Amino acid sequence: MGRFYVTTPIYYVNDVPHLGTAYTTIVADALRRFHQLIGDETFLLTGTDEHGLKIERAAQAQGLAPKAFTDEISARFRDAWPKLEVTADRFIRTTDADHEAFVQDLWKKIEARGDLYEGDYEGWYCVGCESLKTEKELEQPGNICPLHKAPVERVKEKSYFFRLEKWQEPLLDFYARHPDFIQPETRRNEVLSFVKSGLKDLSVSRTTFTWGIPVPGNEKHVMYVWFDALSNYRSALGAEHARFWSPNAKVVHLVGKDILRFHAVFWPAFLLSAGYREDEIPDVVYAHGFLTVDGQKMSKALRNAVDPLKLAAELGPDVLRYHLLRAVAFGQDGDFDHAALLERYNADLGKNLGNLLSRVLGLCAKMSHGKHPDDDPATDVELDAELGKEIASCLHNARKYWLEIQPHLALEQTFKLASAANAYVDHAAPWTEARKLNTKRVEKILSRLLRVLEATSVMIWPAMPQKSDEMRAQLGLSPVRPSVGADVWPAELPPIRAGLALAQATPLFPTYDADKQKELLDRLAPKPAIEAKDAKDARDAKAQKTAKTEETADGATTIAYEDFAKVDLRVGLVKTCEKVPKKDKLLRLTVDLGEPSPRTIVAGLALSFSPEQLVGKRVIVVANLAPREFGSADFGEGGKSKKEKLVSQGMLLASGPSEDLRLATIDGECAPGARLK
Ligand code: ME8
Repeated sequence: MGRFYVTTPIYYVNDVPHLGTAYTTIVADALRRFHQLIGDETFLLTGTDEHGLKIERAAQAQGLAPKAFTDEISARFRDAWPKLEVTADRFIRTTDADHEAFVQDLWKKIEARGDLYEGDYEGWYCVGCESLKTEKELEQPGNICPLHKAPVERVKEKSYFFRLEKWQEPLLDFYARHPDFIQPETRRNEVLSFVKSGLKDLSVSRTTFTWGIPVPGNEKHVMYVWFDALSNYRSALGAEHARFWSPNAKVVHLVGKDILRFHAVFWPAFLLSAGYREDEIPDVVYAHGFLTVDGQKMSKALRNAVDPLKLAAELGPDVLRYHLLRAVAFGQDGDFDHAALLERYNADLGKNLGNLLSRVLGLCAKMSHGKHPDDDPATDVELDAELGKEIASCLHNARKYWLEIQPHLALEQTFKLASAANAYVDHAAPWTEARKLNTKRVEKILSRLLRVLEATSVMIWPAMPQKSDEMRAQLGLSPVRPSVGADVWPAELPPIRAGLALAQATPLFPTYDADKQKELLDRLAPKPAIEAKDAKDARDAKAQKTAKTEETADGATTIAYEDFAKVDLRVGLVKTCEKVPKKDKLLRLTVDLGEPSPRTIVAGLALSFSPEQLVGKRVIVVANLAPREFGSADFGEGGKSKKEKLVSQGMLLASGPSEDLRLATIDGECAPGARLK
C-alpha cells in the first residue's frame, strides 16, 4: 500500500468554474480513483485562491466587499465539482483561518533563515498573472503581457524580498537529483533553462492594497498572493501532513502550463528555505497543456459559453470526463471539439463498450438462462489464448499509464480490450456453436466475455464511476468500492462466477443519430464555434445575419448586447496633462483608473482644451482597448529633450469637431476605476 496526494491549482474566484479548470480537476479525480483501486491511501485537494489585487478589483467591480464576493464565487466552485463526480478530501479557501495561520508561520520560518529583507520595488506588474514581469517578457509596443494581452501596470512600492537568487544552485541540484520532479520532459527543460539563466530575488509583499494575509510583525504589508496560494498544498493537510507530506507519500501537483514556474521554482525554494528536507518537497509537478474549444482560444466569452456543468447535465458527467481524459494527450495542448465529443461517444462508448455489454448480455439471456455460465480453462482453443494475451497486455499497460499520469493512453488500452472482446465474439461465433449444440464451447465464450466486461468495469471506474456502477449492476456485480490496502486492479481475468444472475441489458450509452447530434450541437456548442467548424454553414449563417441586421434611424447598424458588454468603460481622473511637442492636436495625459499606477493616454484634444482645463476632471475611458501608438515625440527642453514613444493605454470619449470637442464625463465624485454599465 502506498499513499497518494494529488492537488489541483486553487482557482481564482474572479472567474466561475469553466472547462479549463474542470479539466485539471477531472484529471486529478481520475488519478486519485486509480490510486484507490490499487489500494493506496489517497487525498485529493482543490479549492479557491481568494486574495490579491485581481480579486480585490473583481469584488470592487461588483460593488462587494472582498470576503462577501469570494464567499459567493468560492461556493460555486465547491458546488460544481461533485456534479462532475469529483470528490475532494478538502476544499481549501485561502481565507480559511488555519491556512492564514500556516502561511504566517511559514513566513516567520523563512524570515528566521535570513531569506527575507525589506526594500523598494519598481517594475511592471500583470494583475492577470498576479506576477511581476521583466521588460524582456513584455510585448511591445505598449508593455503588453503576452498571456493576458493587456498592458501591465507600473508599480513602485516598499516590499519584502525573498532571496530567490541564493536558491538557484540548490534548485538546480534538486532538479538533477529528482528528474521526475517536473513533467513532461519539454516543460522540465524550459524550467531548467529559466533557472540557469539566473534567478532574481522575488518581491513577496505589497503595500498598495490590503486584501491579503498580513505580514507578521509589519501589518502595512500583505503577502504576495502566490506566496499565500502555493502554501495551500501544505496548509490544507493540517494533521494529515504526517501521512501525506512524508517520504512515503507520493505528492503530485497538477497544474496548467501557465503556472508551472511558480510551482517548479518558487514553491520548492520557499519550502527549502523554510527548512523542509529534500524528501519533503513534492514528487511531481505535472504541467498539462491548454485547451481550445472547437479550435478557438478559450477567451472569457467562450469559457462562459462552454459550461462544463451544462455539458455534464446534458450528457452525463462520465461522458464529459471520458472525452476530456481520452481526447487530450495529457501534457499537450488539446482541442475540445463538440462534434468530436459526440463522434467519440458513439464510437467508443456506444458502438464499442456499450454494444459489447448489450451483445453479451443478450447472448447470455438466450443461451445461458441469463446466468453467468461455467468455463473449463483446460479446453481453451487458440482464439481464447489470443484473447487472453490481449487481456493481460491491456490490463498491464493501462495500469502502467495511469501510474505514469497518462490517462489518455490508459483509456486507449481500456477500449482496446473492449474492441478485442467484440472481435472475439465475432470470431468465436457462439450462435454457430449453439446451432451445433456445442454447449460447453458456448458457455466458455460467454463466460470469457463476461469476465472481460467485469475487468473493463474496473478499468473505466477512474474515468466513469457512474457508468461503471451501472455496468456492474447489469453484470450482477456490486459497485467498485475500493478499500485501502486492497489492490483490485485486475492482473488477469476476474474469477468465473458460474451461476451469478445477470440483469437485463439496458443500453449503457445509447448512440446519437445524425438528427440528435445536430440538435445537441445546436444547443451545446457556442454558435461561433459551430460556424467555424463548417465553412459553408458559416457563410450561410453570416448571409442570414446580414440580411437581418437592422439599421437605426441615422443608418448605424445595431450590435448584440454581448458585443457592447465587451467594452470596458471606466471613470478616470486626470492627474497630469501636457501638450505633445510638434503634434498640434495631441495631449498626453496620465489618468487614474483606480489601478496602482495611472495610465498614459494620448488623445486628440489639444485644439479644444488646454492641459490645465483637464487636470482634475473626471473622464470616461475605454479601458480595454488594445494600446495604440501615435509615433514618438521629443519631450523636455533643449539639450535635455528626450525622444519618447507615444503609446496610448486607453481612449477618452468625446463628441464634436476637433476644435470644439465636448468631453464625456460623469456626475459627482465617482471613484476612479468605477465601471459604466
Ligand atoms: O492560476 N486549458 O488560478 P486560475 C486547460 N490561482 N486548463 C486550463 C485552461 C485551459 N484553457 N484555463 C485554465 C491560478 N486552466 C492560481 C493558481 S495554485 C497555488 C494558484 C486551468 O483560476 C489550468 O490548471 O487562473 C490552469 O493552471 C488553471 O486552470 C489556472 O487557474
